[in-house]
Amino acid sequence: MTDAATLPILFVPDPRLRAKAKPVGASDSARVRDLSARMLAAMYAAPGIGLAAPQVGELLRLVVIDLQKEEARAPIVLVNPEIVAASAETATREEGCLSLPGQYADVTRPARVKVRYHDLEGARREIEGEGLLSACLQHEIDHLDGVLFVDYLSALKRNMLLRKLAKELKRA
Ligand code: K2U
Ligand code: ZN
Repeated sequence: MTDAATLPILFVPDPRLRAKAKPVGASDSARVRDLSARMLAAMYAAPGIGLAAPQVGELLRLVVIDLQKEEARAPIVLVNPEIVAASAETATREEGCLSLPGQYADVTRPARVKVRYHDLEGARREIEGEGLLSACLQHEIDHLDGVLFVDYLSALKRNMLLRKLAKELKRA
């Protein structure tokens, strides 16, 4: 049994946050079942409403999400998720990221997305999201391709935010 300690979440500029994650294969199912449970524990402990495997140093196309309150948890594990449709209409929302602690900025994304994925039993599933779920799905799937929310900002704003983060992490 692997240790129960919660997985550490990587901070920018760790290069693993910029890598492209590999698809989960059928042979990975036991490892992915264990990893998704540990990712959910780390996400709840943060706390967060989403977490992608590269954020805990595992370059696999695996995401966990739970937008519900603590008393009504409803975790979703998405294996090899992909956005198959996105609305032309956009929505802007302030985003944060557990890998850029304390940094927030407005990000504009498609308002609604349709995501196709496999669940832990290997069944093909589809989920449609709008609002916070839409932003979370896009934010997490971006992580699988090494894309961070700061990439949607102007170079000026991105550099200001990254400099502030570096200073805060040095002080911590
Ligand atoms: O991927 C992560 O780093 C967790 C993100 C997920 C997220 C970011 C932006 C918009 C939606 C989800 C967050 O840090 S989780 C913290 C949080 C909590 C409530 C609302 C938004 C973000
Ligand atoms: Zn994030």
